[in-house]
This record gives sequence, C-alpha cells and structure tokens, in this order.
Amino acid sequence: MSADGTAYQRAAERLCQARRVVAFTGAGISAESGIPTFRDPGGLWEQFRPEELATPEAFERNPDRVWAWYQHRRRVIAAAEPNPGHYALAAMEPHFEEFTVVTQNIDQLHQRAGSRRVLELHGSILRNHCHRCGRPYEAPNLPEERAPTCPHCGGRIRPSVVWFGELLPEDVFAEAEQAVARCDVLLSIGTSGEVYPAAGLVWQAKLAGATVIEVNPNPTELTPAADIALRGSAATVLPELLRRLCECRQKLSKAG
Ligand code: BV8
Ligand code: ZN
Repeated sequence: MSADGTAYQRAAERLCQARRVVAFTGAGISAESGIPTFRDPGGLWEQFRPEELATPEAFERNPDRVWAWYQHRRRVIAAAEPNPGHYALAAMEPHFEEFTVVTQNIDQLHQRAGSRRVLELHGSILRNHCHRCGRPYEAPNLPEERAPTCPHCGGRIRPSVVWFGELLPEDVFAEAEQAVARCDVLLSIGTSGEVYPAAGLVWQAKLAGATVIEVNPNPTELTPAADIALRGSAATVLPELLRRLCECRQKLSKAG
C-alpha cells in the first residue's frame, strides 16, 4: 500500500515551509530493521503480556526472567541495522533550523543512522543500572540468564528502560515538550499512539498549532490528530518525503 500523491505533495509543501520539525517515532520505524513491534501481529506483546515483563513488579518478582528477556532483545537489536527510514530522518536534519527526533524506541538505531538530536523517552536497552541504588552498571560481557548483582548494594541490575508505571526521565520529557510546543511540523512515525504520556506529545504539538503528519501503514489512536496521513512503511515513505523536500527547496532557492 502506498501513500497517495496529493497527501505526499501536501506533506512535502508543509515540510518545505517549516523551520522547526519534530519526528516522533515508535517501534514501527524499526520494523524493517527486523525488530518486532509490540502490538502488531507477531509482535512482542503477542507472546508476553507487558505486565509480565515490562514493569518493576515483574522484575522484583522474577528478575532473572525479565533480565533474560531483555538479553534476548539486546541480541535482536545488536544484529539489526538502521533502515532507509532512519537514514532519511538523519538526512532531513540539515534542512531545518531545528530537527528533533523524539523516540519511544530503545534500540539506538536513530543515533546509529546519524541523527544528532535524539530524545529517548523510554530509555535505552544498551544501558543498565542497579534497581535498588540506581548506580549505572557496566560490565564487558553480561550474563544471559541471571540479572547481575550490584557490587555496591547487592541489589539486582536491570536495563535502563522505562517500564509501565515508571516515570519518564523528567529532563528528557521536558525537552521533548519544549520541542513539540515550538515545532511547525510533527511527523508521527511508526507508533500506535497507545502509550502515555509519550503519545500526548502529538496532541500537544497539534494544540500548539503544528501540522501533524502520520507515517504508518495503518490508522492509529493518533490518526484523529493528523492533518495528513501517509499510509505506507517508514522505510519507503520517509525517503520519498526527503526527495520531495529537496526538490521543493531547490525550486525555492532557484526562485531566489
Ligand atoms: C507513566 C518499555 C507516570 C521499554 C514501554 C495516562 C497518562 C499517564 C500514564 C498512563 C495513562 N494511561 C495509562 C498509563 C500508564 C501507561 C500506559 O500508557 N499504558 C498504556 C498501555 C495504556 N504509561 C506508563 O506507565 C508510563 N509511565 O505514565 O508514568 C505514572 C507513574 C505511575 C503511575 C501512573 C503514571 C511508562 C510508559 C513506558 C512503558 N514502556 N516499553 C521496552 O521494553 O521497550 S512501552 C512500549 O510501547 C515501548 O516503549 C514502545 O515504544 C511503546 C509504544 O509502542 P509503539 O512504539 O507505538 O509500538 P506498537 O507496536 O504499539 O505500534 C507499532 C506501530 O507501527 C503500529 O501502529 C504499526 O501500524 C506501525 N508499523 C508497523 N510497521 C511499520 C509501521 N509504521 C511504519 N513503518 C512500518 N514498516
Ligand atoms: Zn546498587
């Protein structure tokens, strides 16, 4: 399924006139890198209920089980490469006064694709810390099955991701709120918009007067906030949007 020409044209025109842009991304942008999403058929949550694995209670109940699940996801992520969707966002950055990637993803593929301003709302799977004293934890090779023990307090080590019922990193979320409050365009890419307070940022952008463009093969909870919907895969739609943006900017610069 591909986005229709007029929607592309309208989206490219809005981007062409924009000075400040936010790209709000979810698991869908990493789908074509081979990382399963959460709520799609075959997604992560199909096999496990989030409450069983992505909550502090689940970790306190069974730290080794949660740790082993994240080790499995780390292996999948380590084998993944950024896809054309990630690279297109990185290539868009120099075209704007301000271009901020606000991601719910924990795979760091935006950074690996070259995006420089990336706000990780839900943390990163590549960092770990002690669940009891909070100290960061680094070790050359991590055990596969058992959550390590903190050398300082004996607590258990966990991935530095935000679980359900946990607060998002305050400074990161505040910076994301500032970015959405002043952006001209917000691209909502590859997210079902089911998780708050992250998804609320799209509504904040809308209320602040931004044009919201949704890039997703399917309609989502955020579709009602979208002014334009590009129904297709991020790996296809974003490179096409970049091409049309460059075309439009060239025309503008020729027109003087
Ligand atoms: C919190 C952990 C305060 C890391 C995750 C209202 C206000 C505040 C809170 C709540 C609220 N209502 C409910 C809550 C609680 C909860 C929540 O939102 N629950 C939901 C499920 C109802 N929120 C929280 O607990 C948050 N904390 O609120 O703190 C507080 C404190 C105490 C008590 C109360 C409140 C914490 C949320 C963070 C949870 N952590 N993950 C990890 O293991 O990864 S959430 C998980 O879902 C991931 O982080 C993921 O990023 C996030 C969102 O999922 P998506 O990225 O959107 O992925 P999904 O699979 O859903 O969708 C994929 C989309 O891609 C689809 O639309 C599909 O069509 C599309 N797609 C597929 N292929 C492609 C594609 N698109 C483009 N191209 C393709 N090729
Ligand atoms: Zn500790």
